[in-house]
Amino acid sequence: MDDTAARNPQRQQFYKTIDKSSMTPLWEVLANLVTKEPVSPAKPHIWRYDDVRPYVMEAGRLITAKEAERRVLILENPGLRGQSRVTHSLYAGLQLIMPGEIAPAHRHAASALRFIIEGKGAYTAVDGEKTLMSEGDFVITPPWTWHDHGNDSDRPMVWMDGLDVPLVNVLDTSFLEHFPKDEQPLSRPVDFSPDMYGGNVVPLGYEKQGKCSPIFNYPYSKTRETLEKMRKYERWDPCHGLKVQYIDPTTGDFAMPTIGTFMQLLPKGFKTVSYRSTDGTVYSPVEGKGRTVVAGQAFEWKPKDVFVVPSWLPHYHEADGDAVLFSFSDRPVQKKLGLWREQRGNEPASAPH
Ligand code: 1HN
Repeated sequence: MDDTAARNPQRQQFYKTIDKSSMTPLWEVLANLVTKEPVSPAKPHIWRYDDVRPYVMEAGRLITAKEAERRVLILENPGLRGQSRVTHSLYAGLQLIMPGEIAPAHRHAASALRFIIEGKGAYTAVDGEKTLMSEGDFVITPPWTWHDHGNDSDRPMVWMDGLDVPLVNVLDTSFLEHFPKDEQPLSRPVDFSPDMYGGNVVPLGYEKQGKCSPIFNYPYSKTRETLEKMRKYERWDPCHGLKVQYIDPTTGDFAMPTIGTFMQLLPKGFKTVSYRSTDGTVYSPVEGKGRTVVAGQAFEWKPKDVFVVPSWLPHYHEADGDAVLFSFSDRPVQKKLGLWREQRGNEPASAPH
């Protein structure tokens, strides 16, 4: 609609008048407000570990984990600078913890995942239990649980944090509390939860606490083994290769209520069929080299890199050797709200579900 002041001074005057009452005409903004399909301000982007690791290590020389509370370099989507977002709804960062350091205990309304990029043997403690972490492990910090991290190994440890902070903030539901000491007391042995809940049994009369999986470390070795079995005995999905989603074994639902997490194996030479879905997705390769072509733009990746594919952009993956990719998105939220859609290859887009 051409509604410049010169053409339609009465309307422009009217807009100025109602502006004083904090009102504005829908017809001027409708086309941008309700789009025919998702138009994400997020851009596809890759952070190559070789490029950014020196910055992460430099941060280690400039500030302690205690001083920083969390020593993290935020992975800010180039289309969303200044907003601490990797996709429109999710946050990601690279956290460094040096030998002997402790990142002090706190809890917040936001949920966090850790995906271990470099190192072995640092721990995170969640609600009275420690887990030791290794490369490729997926670790959960459920909302409002005390958590502190420490590194008793002799090498730096780096992981990717993924949080639902932008979602929590759009709902104005942020809370944060600091524990009176750096470390919380422990009430269970190290890695009790996977032993307790990873064997298809629960204590008689088990009542679920919160909405996350009671298992908070999903070790890479186990997931990798499953993918290898799938390679032999399961169908290869043309769009995803061999892909699993992490689940809460007590419900079968996603492991976290707001963030969906996935691991996929792309066998050597496999090229996926073009795919898009409404959940903007963050990937981190664990093994192998390859490329992901997002809306015609190729992103060459290798282990420890992080790249992001925004909502609804068509993309395909190509693996030079056997490749394994971890990924996360807000899919559980979209699915619970009946908003999630996908489009596989040349098929029509799915109905929302
Ligand atoms: C947080 O609590 C951690 O606990 C990491 O390691 C990153 C980013 C935003 C808000 C809270 C952590 C975070 C965070």
